[in-house]
Amino acid sequence: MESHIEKQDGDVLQKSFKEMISTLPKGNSWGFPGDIYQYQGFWFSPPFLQGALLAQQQFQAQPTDIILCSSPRTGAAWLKSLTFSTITRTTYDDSTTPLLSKMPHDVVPYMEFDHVQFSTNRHLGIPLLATHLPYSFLPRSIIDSGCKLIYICRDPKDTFVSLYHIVARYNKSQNTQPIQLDEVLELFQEGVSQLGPYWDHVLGYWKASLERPDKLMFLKYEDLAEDTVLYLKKIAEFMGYPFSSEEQQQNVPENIVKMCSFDNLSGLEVNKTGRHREGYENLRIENNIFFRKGKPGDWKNYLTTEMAQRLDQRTMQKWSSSGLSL
Ligand code: PAP
Repeated sequence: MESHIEKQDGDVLQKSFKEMISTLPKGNSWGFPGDIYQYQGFWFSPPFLQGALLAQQQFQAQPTDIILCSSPRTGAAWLKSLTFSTITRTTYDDSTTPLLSKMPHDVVPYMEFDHVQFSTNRHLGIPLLATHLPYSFLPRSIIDSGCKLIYICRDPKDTFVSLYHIVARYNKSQNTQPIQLDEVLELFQEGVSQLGPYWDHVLGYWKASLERPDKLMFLKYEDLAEDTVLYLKKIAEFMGYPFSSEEQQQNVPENIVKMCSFDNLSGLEVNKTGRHREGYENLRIENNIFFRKGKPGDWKNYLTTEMAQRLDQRTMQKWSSSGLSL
C-alpha cells in the first residue's frame, strides 16, 4: 500500500508539475478536454508530458532491450505484433499467442505511459517496449545502454487522416464537440498535434538512424505494407532473432505476417470488443478504435487535392535537405 510519505511526495510532484506546465505555451487539443502544451519543441497533453518526464527520470534501459518508437498513428500496433510474434515464436504458436487475448498495446506497453506510470505488464523476459517520445526526449539510459531502437514512420497525409479519425471517434465516445477536418489539418500543418510537429518527430529518428544504423532501424509503413515478409526478415535480423533457413522453408515468417495482418488482428474478438487500459477510468478506450483500415493511401478518400498538395509541400520543406523521402 502507498505510504503517507510516498503520497506526500506524489502530491508535491503533482503540484510542481502543474506549476511547470502553467508556464508553457498552450495549444488547441483537437477537442480533447484541456489544452496541449509545448515543451522543448513538441506538443504534449499533460498526462503524456508527465509520463515523459517520469520516464526520463526513472526508466532504466537494458542493453538487450528493443524499443519500438513511433509518432501516433504510424503503425505501432502492427510493429508490436510482428516483433512480439517473432521474438516469442518458439514459445507460442498461432493458437497460444497472447495476441489472441490481448491487443498489441497491452502486449507491448508504452514506456512513458503504461510502464513507468503504472508499472504494469512488462512481459518479463521479453525485451520489447514501445514509446511515442521524440528522439530528443528519450531517457539517457536508452542511448547509453546501446539497446536497439526501431522507428516506424508513415506518409504524413495518412498519419493525419488516421489521427483525425481516432480523435473524432474518441471525442464522439466522450460526447465532446465534433472536430472539423479542415480545422485540425491546419493545426497539424502548424505542428500542433499530440507529439507534433510530426515532421520533426520523424526527422529526429531519421538523423539518428543515419548516425547509428546498427542501433536504430528506420522503417516506413508503406514499405512494410508493400512487402511485409521481406521487411519482417530484416526486422528479425536487426533484433538479433533471424529466421533460420529451416524456418524459412517452413514459412514461419509468412505465418507471422498472416497472424499479424490487419484483417486477422482486427477480426479477433479481443480487438472487436475488448478495452485498452481497462483498469483506468479516464484512459479506458475501446480496442476497435485502434484498427481502422490499415491501408496506405487512404488519405485520397478524405483530403482534397489542394489539402494533399499543402501537406506535400510542408513535407518537402521539412525533409528535402535530410535525404528522407517516402
Ligand atoms: P497508435 O499510435 O494509436 O497506437 P498505431 O498503431 O501506431 O496507432 O497506428 C494505427 C494505424 O495502424 C491505423 O491506421 P488507419 O487509421 O490508417 O487504418 C490502424 O488501422 C493501422 N493498423 C493497426 N493494425 C494494423 C495491422 N495489423 N496492419 C496494418 N495496419 C494496422
